[in-house]
Amino acid sequence: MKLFTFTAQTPSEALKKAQRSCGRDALVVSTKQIRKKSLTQESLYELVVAVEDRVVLKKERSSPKAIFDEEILDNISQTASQLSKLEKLTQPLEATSKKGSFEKVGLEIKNDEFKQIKDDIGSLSDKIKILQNMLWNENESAKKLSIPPEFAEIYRASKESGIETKHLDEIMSQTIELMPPYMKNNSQTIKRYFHVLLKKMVPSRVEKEISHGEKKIMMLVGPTGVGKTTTLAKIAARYSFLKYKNKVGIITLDTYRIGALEQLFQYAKMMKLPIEDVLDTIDFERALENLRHCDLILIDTVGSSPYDKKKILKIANFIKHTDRQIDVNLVLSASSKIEDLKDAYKSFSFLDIDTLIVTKLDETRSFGNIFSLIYESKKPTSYFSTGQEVPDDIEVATGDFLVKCLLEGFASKAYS
Ligand SMILES: Nc1nc2c(ncn2[C@@H]2O[C@H](COP(=O)(O)OP(=O)(O)O)[C@@H](O)[C@H]2O)c(=O)[nH]1
Ligand SMILES: [Mg+2]
Repeated sequence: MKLFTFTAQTPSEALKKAQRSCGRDALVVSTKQIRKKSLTQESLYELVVAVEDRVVLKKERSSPKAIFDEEILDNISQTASQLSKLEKLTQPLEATSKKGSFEKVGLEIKNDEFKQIKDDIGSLSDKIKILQNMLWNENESAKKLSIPPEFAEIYRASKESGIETKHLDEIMSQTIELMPPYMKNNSQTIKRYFHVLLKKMVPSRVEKEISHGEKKIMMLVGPTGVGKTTTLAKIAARYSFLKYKNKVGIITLDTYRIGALEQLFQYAKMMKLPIEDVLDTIDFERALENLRHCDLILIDTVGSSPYDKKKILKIANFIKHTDRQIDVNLVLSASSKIEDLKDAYKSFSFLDIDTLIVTKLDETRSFGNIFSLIYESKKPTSYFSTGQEVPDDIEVATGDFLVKCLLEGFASKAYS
């Protein structure tokens, strides 16, 4: 048996010190005040504990990590049992406190000091409750597959991006379940793994040069003001001179608004591209015929509210009328709410959408809405429009770009 002495300003402080240093089997031998409180000095208490030799030896032999773990557990269980002993002791103390001393337990403590001990015990017991809750919560979260601390950072970033909770929880539980265990305790590895997983969840369509003899017709549809005409001009520039040397022609079905017509004619003139305006399906066939020498024909359409079925039907009528293959691209703005994006997608999906073009990435900080729409619709994205400048502000859509925007923000120049 070995005796250890600990001193502190209060008995409970001394007890805490003893608990930190000695194990489960340590017993409190005595507690006494060795210095009274004065104007210049705090009071001092001495606590003597006894520890069996084999316990000391066992602790000395353990590895530093083992001692650390054991100490945490010892602290909780031992403190709890010490406290209950002390609490039992305080009852006779309270009963006898009127006498002014506590000979029964060998403590020379006055009434006001006794109150201090009681307060200290109270706060210590609160701390134990917190520790117990923490342990309990950890066990619970493991059972329910909730978020381990290492995943918290990535979870918070994704949540802030506005991804729908059900999607985020799905992705999280998959990551937690599928990720190799050795990778799970490093938040950087988790971030990389999560990034790869997110990328796989948002399909994209790679832009390709149109080979000789191949003909492609792309139609841009979508709500009013999302950037259909501007994006069409950017794509026309990419294919006709910026990226490729394809022959490009333009057709516009948006002939109602003078301004809209002028806008596109102006772009066509600047890029020296042929342009046809079309009023009805007969006109449409004639325009397609006139542009038969083009590798790529880009068709601009009138913007339509998702709730204006008539306008969408009219566009459908043009598509149905020709037996040429038309690639339908739904243009949506990243600055729209998820509910509006879903409504627009639902209304236009009637046109058999091939790809999504997302505009106005520069106007938002949260990309989770776009992520959720792409994930749910399973439609690949083809372009991201990142500003008003024609022809520069456009990016070929990739999952990598979107996920970087999502987790780091657009300002981080995701397109590096
Ligand atoms: N900030 C920003 N504005 C854009 C973007 N794309 C288009 N716009 C602007 O949105 C407005 C409507 O564009 P427009 O192409 O006429 O839309 P449309 O009605 O769908 O054809 C114009 O002022 C464009 O300059 C973009 O990616 N970012
Ligand atoms: Mg337009």
